[in-house]
Amino acid sequence: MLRVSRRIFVGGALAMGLAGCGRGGRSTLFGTDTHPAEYPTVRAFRYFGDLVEQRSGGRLRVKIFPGGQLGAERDTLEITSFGGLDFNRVNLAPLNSIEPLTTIFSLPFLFDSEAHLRRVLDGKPGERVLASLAPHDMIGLCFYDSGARSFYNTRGPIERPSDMRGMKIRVQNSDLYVAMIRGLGADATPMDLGEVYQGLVQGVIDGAENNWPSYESGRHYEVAPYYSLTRHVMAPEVLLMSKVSWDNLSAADREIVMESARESVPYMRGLWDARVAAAQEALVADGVRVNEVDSEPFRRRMHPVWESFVTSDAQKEIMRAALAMGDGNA
Ligand code: GTR
Repeated sequence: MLRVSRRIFVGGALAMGLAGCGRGGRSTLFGTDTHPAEYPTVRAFRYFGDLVEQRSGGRLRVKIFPGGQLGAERDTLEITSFGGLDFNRVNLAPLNSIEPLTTIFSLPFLFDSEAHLRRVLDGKPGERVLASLAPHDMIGLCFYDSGARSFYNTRGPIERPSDMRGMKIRVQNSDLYVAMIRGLGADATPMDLGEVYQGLVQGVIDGAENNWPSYESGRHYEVAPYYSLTRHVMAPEVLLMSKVSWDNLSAADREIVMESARESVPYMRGLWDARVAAAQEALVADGVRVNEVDSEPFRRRMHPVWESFVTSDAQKEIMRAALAMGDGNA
């Protein structure tokens, strides 16, 4: 019921936007992001929108609904694919079940470092994964950073996989993440981001996993104060445009949208690095218990996960290309 009424609202808003409201061909394009207005992804999204507006001489405007107002990522993705929303900024995880190539960048321990991740996203493998979304009616405009995800929980520090035995860990809606948690001996609970805080309070889950800024922004640290630096996944964020909306743009306007998205990437990276450092500092000062982790035993347990999720030739090719760009070869 909720999903249907959202569709009607957003679909109605879009129809008004692309019809240009009859004022000199002006169009308002609508976008969504699960994070609050000051989170780096939303600030970069706004920066992108400002560039689009400037370069189109004010003909195209981008209005963003932050804070998950329009629903959880997997729901808004569906709306985006049929044109009910023009833009969407999501993590790659909810796209894993839609397009298997997106699974590669979500694989645990694929990237050696943030520098490795950025080389891959800026290179051919990144291009291929963005392009793989078009058959699903979404145009991949660019990737944004999401740093490294680590585990946090309500019980105590995680030092080795056996510490996670029996823990209920919230994951994003992705089979890969479910398999990863099971591979570590814990129970996986797929859940929307907006439900995690209450889930931790009520004991529906014992922990979750995310980067420093999301751990801070969702206030999860208040109830799950043990943050263990496993750095197991570096799946990036992606900015998408609905193919329906894209097809409605002139070639020149598409160029404006693409260029503006590309230019928002270095801006986002600057914001991201600063935010990771600030979140970590603030949370440690606030009493969060952080521990370093030897990632090797975690990494070893992920081999079967890679094997069962990397199956097609195209996936293997992207995986090999990404690995070849590792820090050892840079
Ligand atoms: C964040 C990401 C969000 C969302 C969230 C989650 O790091 O920026 O898009 O995917 O994680 O865990 O649901």
